[in-house]
Amino acid sequence: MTTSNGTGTAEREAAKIWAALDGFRIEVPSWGFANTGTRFGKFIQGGAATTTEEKFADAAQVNALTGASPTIALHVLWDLPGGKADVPAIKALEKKYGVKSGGINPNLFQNSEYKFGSIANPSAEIREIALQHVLDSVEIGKALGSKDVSLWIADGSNYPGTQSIRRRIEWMQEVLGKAHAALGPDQRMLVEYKPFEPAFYHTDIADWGMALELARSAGPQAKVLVDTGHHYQGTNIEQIVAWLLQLGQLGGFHFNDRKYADDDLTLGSIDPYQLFRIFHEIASATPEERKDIAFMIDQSHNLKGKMEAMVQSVVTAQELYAKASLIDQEKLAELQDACRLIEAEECFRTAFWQDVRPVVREWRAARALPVDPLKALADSGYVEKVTRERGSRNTSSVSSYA
Ligand code: LRH
Ligand code: MN
Ligand code: MN
Repeated sequence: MTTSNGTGTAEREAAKIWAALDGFRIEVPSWGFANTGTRFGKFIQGGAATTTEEKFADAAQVNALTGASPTIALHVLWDLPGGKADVPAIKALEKKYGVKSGGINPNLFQNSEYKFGSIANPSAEIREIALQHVLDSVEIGKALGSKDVSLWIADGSNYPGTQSIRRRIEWMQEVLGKAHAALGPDQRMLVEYKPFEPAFYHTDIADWGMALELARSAGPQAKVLVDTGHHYQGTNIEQIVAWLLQLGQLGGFHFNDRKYADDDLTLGSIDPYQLFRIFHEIASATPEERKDIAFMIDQSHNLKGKMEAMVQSVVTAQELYAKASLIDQEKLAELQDACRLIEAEECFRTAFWQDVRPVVREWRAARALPVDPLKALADSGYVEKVTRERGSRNTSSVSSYA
């Protein structure tokens, strides 16, 4: 890479980028390959995955193209509808496709019994069903050797006065405490938050403060999961990330982008600077602080091709992570301490504006990866092939294990 700063600097920067890329992994979601859409409709794609095997095949393809996504997040009801009984089949898929199971996502929002909530439901019987599902998910995670059980609780209410917000806190604490007690020594429980949708008056875990408090009350292996799409407009997400790092409570991310609400757009498509700012907080943390942070993608591609969108997302994440690695942390700290505002800001944003793509291409070539993953995907004919093979089954969004 040639820069106006001279060759020495360019080499140092290239070395930083290579080191960042060598250490960067981002998990892909099984549901990002399936025919998901918006609540108003789905535009069925002939090549979308309908079986768990097809999701593994797609994830393996993304990993082969990018070298950065060796794990796939699984949603229990969608990918293991038989629960623990499906574990041997999943292990066989891991072996066949060279992709490991990542985060295990219990599904506490789909079944009709959860109409008034799952772990915060006023009915002790329903809370017990929800707890059992989380415990089953913990066992699935243990059997697959996967680290994280990711909990997104869709519970809430639509009208003021219709539910006791406080009693529901107690119920959630009770269930999460029991679930935490079942975790193996290497497992974690990640608590995700979201301000609204599907509940439109109050959501039981609406923000990072509530998620943090519930994680803390559950136990030391519970951490907070930050889904970038789950914030109000204008929220300073990198500040939340900084706080969670400071407190040792950042478990991981669900990355996606948004313009209005939980839009689930491909990451970096609307505001790449935001993701850069988040990655800066990670880059400025100590290796110990950042070693267990799970980077996951959580997106739904209704219009873009599933495979193309996923490859584009991983590539964008790699590029933005590489950019953040270029910030001279020592120099920035000095400038911050001296309140040299313009210089500090320029030190920060110069890294953002650097075109890292030539070095990223060199890194890909050196790691025997395609230099242009999106083009390689197009040239491979993979999408056309799976469209031919899967097309006839893709008449509905049913996603089942086969
Ligand atoms: C909820 C959410 C959560 C679910 C996923 C499908 O909006 O972000 O993480 O598990 O979408
Ligand atoms: Mn999410
Ligand atoms: Mn979401």
